[in-house]
Parts: sequence; C-alpha cells; structure tokens
Amino acid sequence: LSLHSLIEKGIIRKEFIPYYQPIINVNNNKMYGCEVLVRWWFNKKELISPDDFIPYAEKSGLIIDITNVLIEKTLIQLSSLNWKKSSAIISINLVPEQLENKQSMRKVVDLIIKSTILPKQIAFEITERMSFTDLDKAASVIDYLKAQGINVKLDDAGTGYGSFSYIQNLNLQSLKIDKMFVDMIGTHDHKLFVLDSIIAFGKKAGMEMIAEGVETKQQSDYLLQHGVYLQQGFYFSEPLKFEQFSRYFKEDQ
Ligand code: G
Ligand code: G
Ligand code: G
Ligand code: NA
Ligand code: MN
Repeated sequence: LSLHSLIEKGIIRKEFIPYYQPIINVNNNKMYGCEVLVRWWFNKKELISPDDFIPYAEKSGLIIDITNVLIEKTLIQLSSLNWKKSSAIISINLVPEQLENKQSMRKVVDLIIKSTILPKQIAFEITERMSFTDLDKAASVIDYLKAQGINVKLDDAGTGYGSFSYIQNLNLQSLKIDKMFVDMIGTHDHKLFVLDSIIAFGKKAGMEMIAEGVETKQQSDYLLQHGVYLQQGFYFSEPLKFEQFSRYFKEDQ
C-alpha cells in the first residue's frame, strides 16, 4: 500500500490524534494555552511522528482531512476538561493552502461554534515555511476568522517566505519566534542581533510574541528580559498525550 492510501485509511479510521504542548506565561507561571501537534496512531498500535507523514500530507492536500479529524478530537477532549472556564488558548497548525480555502475554513468554524470551546479560545498557526498562492484570499479569510473571534499567529517566524510582506498584508495577532533563533542564546551570542531584531520588530508591530523551542533556563531568562514572556519548549514540557495533558491542565487551574 502507498503512503497515500495508508493516510486515506487513517483518516477514515480517525487514527490522527492530538498531542498538546503547554505554552507558559513566564510572568505568572500559568498556562497561556497549548499547541496541538498531530500524531498518527497507525493501525491503533504504532505511534508515528509528524515528520514521517506531514510533508507528504501537505504536498498531497491530505493535510486538510487530517486536520479536520484532529480538530474534531481536540474539541471533544478539551471540552471534557471544561476548557471554556479557563482563559487558555488552543493553537492549531494550518498550512497556507487551508487558510486560502474559505469553504473548508467555514466548516472548521462551524465545528468550533458547535463545541463548548469559545472561538476566542482558538488560534490558528500559519507557517511561514510555505508561501501563499493568493495573499488577497488569505487576507480575506483571516478577516473572516477575526470577525468570528479567532486569531491567527505567524508560525516559524523569520525562517521562510517574506515575513515582512505577510505582516504588512495580513491581520496577524502573534509571532511565534522559531527555535532556530532561540538556539543562539548562550551558544552563538554574536548572532543574537537577529533574535533581538525579530523581538524589536514584533514590539513595533504591536504583536504578541511566543518563543518556541525554549530548552534552558538561560534561554527563558534572556527572552523574559527582552519582553518575550510567552514561552514554549522542552524546558517547560514536551508535547503531552491527552491523559498527561489533562493532569497538567487541572493542576494549572
Ligand atoms: O510535533 P513535532 O514537533 O514532532 O512536529 C513536527 C512538525 O510537524 C512541525 O514542523 C510541526 O509544525 C508539524 N505539525 C505537527 N502537527 C501538525 C498539524 O496538525 N498540522 C500541520 N500542518 N503540521 C503539523
Ligand atoms: O481517539 P481514539 O480513541 O481513536 O485514539 C486512539 C487512542 O489511542 C486514544 O485513546 C489515545 O490516547 C490512545 N493512544 C495514543 N497513542 C498511544 C500510545 O502510544 N500508546 C497507547 N497505548 N495508546 C495510545
Ligand atoms: O513547526 P512547529 O513550530 O509547529 O513545530 C513544533 C515542533 O517543535 C514540534 O515537533 C515539537 O515537538 C517541537 N518542539 C517543541 N518544543 C521543543 C523544544 O524545546 N526542543 C525541540 N528540539 N523541539 C521542540
Ligand atoms: Na506550529
Ligand atoms: Mn511552531
């Protein structure tokens, strides 16, 4: 069987499951929210990492159905935690192609509205690693989401296609600072001017900033000193399966 048909089968059998990585507000050590990261529970017996199927899923367009399964499960699982009572954000990855497709985004918005999770508790992360084919279309879908109360974050900021033009043309709420730049703290300090510039840029743009891939106290402290208090990474927690994440969530409340 080809990867294509295996993924199709996985979609029908809903084998794609969410893992959750906490995002911490270092100012008060409370959870700001979480990022949803997909895993493939293949044949219900083997856990497959996204690196082994996301690139193909993105190329083939199968990512759209995978994400729909993922969102459906996420809404069910997090509703069961009475998530609505918290003010935490649920951040979901989308590829540019998905965001350009208003009809498919409408379906996702309908799922959210029907759930007990509030639209303002949902955010979409849109990666800069891939380019939009139609920036105007993307801009109009982002405005539609905004009108519903859903925010959009620029993921992998600084690594890909034209962050400056994205930010000029799209109504984005947050910048997720890529791990690549965080990695320089304490290892390549002479390169920190890049990270510092991204932070200065985000501040000027009035955007919320989230640092990704934070692995050490030194990195966390540096980011906090420079005003980036929303942080995500192994220093705080790995992506957790639902059972573990629900314990984490309850302790945080
Ligand atoms: O979870 P992990 O760090 O192993 O993810 C590896 C890669 O897969 C990352 O680049 C991440 O952005 C991507 N990824 C994880 N979950 C999703 C998803 O639901 N949708 C998309 N498009 N990418 C995802
Ligand atoms: O949503 P669904 O019930 O189809 O998800 C499959 C089940 O398998 C979930 O309950 C999920 O928590 C569980 N699961 C996911 N990954 C693993 C794993 O690595 N090992 C085991 N034993 N169960 C897992
Ligand atoms: O592309 P995106 O930023 O959405 O993907 C996040 C990826 O980074 C996931 O695969 C997640 O498991 C991984 N990740 C999250 N925190 C850390 C970290 O502190 N260190 C490393 N090496 N990877 C991380
Ligand atoms: Na992401
Ligand atoms: Mn990211």
